[in-house]
Amino acid sequence: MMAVSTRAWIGIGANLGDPIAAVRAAIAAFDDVPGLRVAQRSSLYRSTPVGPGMDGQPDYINAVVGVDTALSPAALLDTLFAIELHFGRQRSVRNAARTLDLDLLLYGEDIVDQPGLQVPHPRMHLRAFVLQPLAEVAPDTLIPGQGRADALARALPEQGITRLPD
Ligand code: PH2
Ligand code: MG
Ligand code: MG
Repeated sequence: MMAVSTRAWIGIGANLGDPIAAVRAAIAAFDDVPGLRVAQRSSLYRSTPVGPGMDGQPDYINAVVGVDTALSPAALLDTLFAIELHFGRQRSVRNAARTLDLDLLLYGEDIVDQPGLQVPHPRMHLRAFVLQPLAEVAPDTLIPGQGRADALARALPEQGITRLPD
């Protein structure tokens, strides 16, 4: 039993190697972390790369996972970086293709603004590859300062995302 637990949301993305396997294995890896339990997980989605510097990159596989955690936001972020490294993540330029990207999206309804750690994730409300999976499994999730996941997802322009069959 965890004494104090917060529902946090993690965005998962991969577009190198075997991205479907990487996303599935990352979700399994979360359950092995002390102080963290996977409570909700979305389907997997295939999505067109969004953002600057992405020309010619392969499609992404994306998903979101809701975890109940006793870890602080900073400790959770450290854990995510460690899992990325374990999956062979190499950091070169911003938005480079990657074997695994784990982003801390939400930590309850907390707002965190520290160097290297902003929660809610500052671009999540603009990204179909985050909002669509989030709206699938937790449509009433509140993104502080932005609104509900389902309403935000509906308001987005088409971004080239499709849900994969289970
Ligand atoms: N991640 C980014 C930038 N662009 N596009 C898609 N479709 N999926 C991603 O996970 C993604 C992206 C930065 O981390
Ligand atoms: Mg990211
Ligand atoms: Mg990241």
